[in-house]
Amino acid sequence: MTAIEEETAVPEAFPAGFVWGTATAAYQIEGAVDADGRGPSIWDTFCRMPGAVERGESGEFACDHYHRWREDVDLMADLGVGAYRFSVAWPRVLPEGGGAVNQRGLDFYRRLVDELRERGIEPFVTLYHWDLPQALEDRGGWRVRDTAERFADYAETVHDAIGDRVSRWITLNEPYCSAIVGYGEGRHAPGAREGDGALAAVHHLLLGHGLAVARLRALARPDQRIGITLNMSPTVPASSSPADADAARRMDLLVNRQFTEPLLGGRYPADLADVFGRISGFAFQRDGDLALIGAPLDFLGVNYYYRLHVAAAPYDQPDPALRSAFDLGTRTVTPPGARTSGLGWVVEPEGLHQTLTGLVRRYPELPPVYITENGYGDDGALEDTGRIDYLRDHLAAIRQAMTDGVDIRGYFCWSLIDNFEWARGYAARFGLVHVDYDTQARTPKASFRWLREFVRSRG
Ligand code: IFM
Repeated sequence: MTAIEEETAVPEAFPAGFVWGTATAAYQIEGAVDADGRGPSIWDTFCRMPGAVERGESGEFACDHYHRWREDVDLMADLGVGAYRFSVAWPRVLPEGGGAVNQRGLDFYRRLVDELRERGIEPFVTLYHWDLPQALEDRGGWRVRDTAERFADYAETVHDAIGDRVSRWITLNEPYCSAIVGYGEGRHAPGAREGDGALAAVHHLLLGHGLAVARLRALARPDQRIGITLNMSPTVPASSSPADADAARRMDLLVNRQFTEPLLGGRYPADLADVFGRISGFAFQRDGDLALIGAPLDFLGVNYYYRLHVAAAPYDQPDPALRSAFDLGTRTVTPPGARTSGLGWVVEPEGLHQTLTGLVRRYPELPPVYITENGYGDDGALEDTGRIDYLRDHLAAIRQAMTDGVDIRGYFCWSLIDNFEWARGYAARFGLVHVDYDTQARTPKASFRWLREFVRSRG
């Protein structure tokens, strides 16, 4: 028994019907970027920019899931999970972003979905996990309204192809990362550092979600459920000073409330203009947009990894070329003595409980929640006790939130297999299964066996 096991309550059994799954995303696992008519995405382009990704790595080969997907479905079956969350690559389906449909791209996902269903594994399909077709970026990307319209068309195309066999749909994964990290901080594709551009991207991503929801609702089968996935990180002031409290409020606005308020409350937060007003005139918003964005969801997907401890701080990036457009006068800190993951991320399962119970307090009409991602990053050890401790403690926090009244329907561990961790490349590993990138051999880690036993005995 590890020290943490002694300290932490083992989670109670979960109710019957609770969904257990694992999650992945297209660009992180598929590889095969030129196969069967796939077009380029912004991540193919970004990975070629010098210094953008550690060691110059890219998703070109990744886990070669495009060819090895049957083996990966076997792993899920062996794990004993009843659901799999994956994303469809927009550039496989519409290589130019719109216009001609690439049937071979759609066929890949149809085969995958059929195999999953055959094995009793429910597909949860994410339509957008960051891989915008480059052709759309060339026309302005998420800065422009047209991309939201193209997203709704794409959603309908995918639905036409597999809507008869998929009932769980997630429009977007983590629009914060697409918009703020991609267009404001430049750490993700397309690598832009713009103020207006990033805030316009927030709005157009949310609008794309709203338009796609309306489109899918018009087509949906009665058992179809549609949601969106947000990354949520509660913010904690680094000290008791009023300045740190206000810094934590600004960070909460940027990361969390900027998304939850329009989606769940039908409005942007009142303090948005105060904090961002100097950056943007918000001219991109039109009448009727918020009604679309705030239309009822069937579920909310929550991705949780860590809390943010925030201090007020002068901006400290000396190189003007590397400055983010978002100088909120904040700095995130690691509290002294904090438990951290193999990647140095603060591990605080209570932050997940805080997120879930806080959502219900703020939005009494909150739809059912799925934890669509939660996981532990390290350097890939097979005896990954840190990951086991992390999963057990976060499952305990979820179980407690359920006891405290939050309607949580399922848990998806990030990730089934080690994969391309965006700007960190392949060094950061989140898989329950180790991938040897030279041979593509898959080797289940200790956490895989632990989760299998947990799902079997308490799931
Ligand atoms: O790998 C990512 C994933 O694509 C989105 N959520 C966080 C994960 C770990 O960083």
